[in-house]
Amino acid sequence: MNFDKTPGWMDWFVGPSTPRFKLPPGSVDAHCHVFGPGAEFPFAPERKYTPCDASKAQLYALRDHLGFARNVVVQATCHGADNRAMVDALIHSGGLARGVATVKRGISDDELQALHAAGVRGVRFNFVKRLVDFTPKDELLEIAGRIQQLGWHVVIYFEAVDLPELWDFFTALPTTVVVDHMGRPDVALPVDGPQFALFERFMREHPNVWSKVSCPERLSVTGPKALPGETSGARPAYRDVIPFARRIVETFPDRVLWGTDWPHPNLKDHMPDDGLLVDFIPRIATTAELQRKLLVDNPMRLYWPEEA
Ligand code: 0GY
Repeated sequence: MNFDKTPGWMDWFVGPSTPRFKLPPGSVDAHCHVFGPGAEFPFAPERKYTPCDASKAQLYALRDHLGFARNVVVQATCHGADNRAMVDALIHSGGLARGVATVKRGISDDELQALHAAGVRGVRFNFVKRLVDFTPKDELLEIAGRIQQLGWHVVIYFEAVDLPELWDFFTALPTTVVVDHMGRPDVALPVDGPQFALFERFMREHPNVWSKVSCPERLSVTGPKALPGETSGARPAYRDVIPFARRIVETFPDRVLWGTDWPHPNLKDHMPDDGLLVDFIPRIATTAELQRKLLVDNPMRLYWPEEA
């Protein structure tokens, strides 16, 4: 089966650099995806983009290159609620990957059990309008109630401007709730301004809410390059995201996760060097203790509690 990539689609970065930052032993890349391969695992008819292929073998080679020990593979919207590519990645990981699925109301208990056996530990609810069609809130709440019984959590993806409208729904969720990419703040706004204050309040008032402090490449306006006067040797990429991510890491050190977001869906300006992304970590988690919580203790507690 042939799939034509969305025009202008950028392939993932081949030959990522070796990070200078040495990840703590047992680090988890807690947000990454697989795409197809489309010939084996067809992309969903309702998808909003057609990506390049990005296989489990390529994902696990990146894991080893960067120095991660484990992955959390998150169902990407281009596969809709057909979790086969993600599940295939989990079952070929030797127990070193867990997953987050997309499910619909009609899923049976047996199907949920099969996902659990493969290593799925959460479902993703996506509110980013360019990525998905609307799903009624009562359907999502019903799903949340069912997966709660399996001990799973809910991952939510939304943009900061939509948080006020979604607040009541999010705060009614009965499980642990993990926010993708800090709720996509506008990093051109002040870190102490009302938009990010609302996100901090969301986390502060709701101890079941966690955040991925991932995707500086997606949020940054200043981008990956050094400024005039800065030496590129210091790898000072995505500097405008640092105050936001650092604030969340330091305020909620036991409820943060980090992931590469490989193979980086929907980037328009540049495709990040994953080695450079890893070197972003010590700029937002500045002590060995914060790094260990972010990369090892927290993801292990959420995804491998039997080993944590
Ligand atoms: C991400 C971000 C994006 C895409 C998806 O599932 C997806 O298609 O998550 C995005 O376009 O912002 O976290 O991978």
